[in-house]
Amino acid sequence: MYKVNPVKKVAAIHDLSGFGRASLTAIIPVLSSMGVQVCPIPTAILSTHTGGFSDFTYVDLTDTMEDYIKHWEKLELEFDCIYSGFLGSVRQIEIVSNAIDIFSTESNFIVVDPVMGDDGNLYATMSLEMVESMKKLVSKADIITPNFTEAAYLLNKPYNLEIEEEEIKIWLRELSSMGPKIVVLTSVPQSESEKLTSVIAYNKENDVFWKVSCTYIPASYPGTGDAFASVVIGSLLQGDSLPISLERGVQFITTAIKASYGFDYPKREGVLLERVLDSLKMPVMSSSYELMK
Ligand code: PXL
Repeated sequence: MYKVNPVKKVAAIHDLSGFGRASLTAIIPVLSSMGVQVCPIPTAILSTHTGGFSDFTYVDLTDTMEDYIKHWEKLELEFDCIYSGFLGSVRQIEIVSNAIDIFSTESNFIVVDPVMGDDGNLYATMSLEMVESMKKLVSKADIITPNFTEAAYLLNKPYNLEIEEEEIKIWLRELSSMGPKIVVLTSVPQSESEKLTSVIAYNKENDVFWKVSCTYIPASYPGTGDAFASVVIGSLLQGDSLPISLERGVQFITTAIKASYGFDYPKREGVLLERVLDSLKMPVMSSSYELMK
């Protein structure tokens, strides 16, 4: 008898930051709006995310994670995707690596968002030792979604905003040679114009590069990387192609930033997701993705 899978499931290994619309508070609404069930494995509980807030509280859940995962293993839970993001220590990275060994199957895919930094710098909670562990975790993923800063750290290359497209392709090939079939690089600077930024992806299996350009809005909001990766995952789970999934991710983040930028409130509160979640129910009407030669 065939088995119907009425709703796709994602095991999401991230922290819960109570205020500021990052990590699980961005991932759950986005994927739920796309009809995907999110099953969180929380890594830590923070009162707020760490970008722009000080004195936040932090409860580390590392010691509970192994038993939590063991319980799921005993229940023989199966997931369509395993998705990890911000991690707090080398040990947590090892636990995620173990969870991937337990839950990965022939038919699901593993997404590692190697959340480590932005704008050329590591986040305050990251160490170079964690960067080394993240390199090992990345090797177990089918898809990775580093931003330009994280890619530079994974490859030990200087962060250079003047980078040419040919060099970016070399970076993407090198990242995929670490293990992942698909590398999605975000916040890529475009040398032609400061007003543009792009997402460039490489699919090793067919040796193809895709590019989606977007207008650069001079504001950065925390949590947009988490929302972007979630839209891409939701879209792939709905059966969209890689370029359409990237397009949907870029369009959603652009829509969310535009819905937020006109309001005067602290950027650290994140984009006004609740105003734009419904746009995720719509199909992509026009696409601007390009196949890169
Ligand atoms: O959005 C990535 C993220 C996740 N979790 C925490 C963070 C950040 C980025 O700053 O601080 C706790």
